[in-house]
Amino acid sequence: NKIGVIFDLDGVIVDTAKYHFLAWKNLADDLGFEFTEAHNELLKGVSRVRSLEILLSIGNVSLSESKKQEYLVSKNEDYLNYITKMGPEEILPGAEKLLDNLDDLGISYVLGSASKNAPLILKQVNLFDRFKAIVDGNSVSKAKPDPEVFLIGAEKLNLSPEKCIVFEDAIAGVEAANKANMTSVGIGDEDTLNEADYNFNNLTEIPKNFFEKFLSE
Ligand code: B16
Ligand code: MG
Repeated sequence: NKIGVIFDLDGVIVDTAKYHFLAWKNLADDLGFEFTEAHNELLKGVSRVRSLEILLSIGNVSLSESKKQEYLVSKNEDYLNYITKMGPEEILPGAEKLLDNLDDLGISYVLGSASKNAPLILKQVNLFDRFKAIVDGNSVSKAKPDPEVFLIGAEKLNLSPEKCIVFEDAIAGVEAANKANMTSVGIGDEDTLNEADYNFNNLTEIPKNFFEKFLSE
């Protein structure tokens, strides 16, 4: 088909943000400062390394490089404990129906996530085989808001960026999609994601005919 879709993972397909929060909070507890859900918003869509930097600046803590590496490893081990307990019931409402709709329309879709754990998460929820390609934190060198992850996604779709529609829940992700010259669809709070071309509270709100206008362009 002449259009394609790129999905963010955390916050669009599954809500792994709550597990990231618990794991980062454990780390903050260890370091002796408070880490709130509001703080966690700042980490959404941001790479693991960058997340640690933001967390440490919230706590006003500075660490040696080797300590940082240690904490990155232990945070991820903690996070994996939650992830490996996930199942298909944790797929966000509307996601599977949307993928079915795209299948019916013959529109290909790939994943465009910052997470290095994306393949594991997709396997846990039985969605791994549905995506034409997985572009994740292992395949990019520049994190969102850099458009790299989505530009690689467009290559996997064999489409030019203008023909790609990105579904994102994070400000950094919407910014990346816009920089890539793609259509951005913000999933979540409209005021937070006001840079997006289209806004929906969640995937159940996307009308069945949403893709028609792009197909006829
Ligand atoms: P990991 P997304 C992002 O996933 C998360 O939103 C962000 O909070 C996390 O730090 C990042 O993945 C890296 O994740 O530690 O698993 O490599 O929203 O881009 O799908
Ligand atoms: Mg996200």
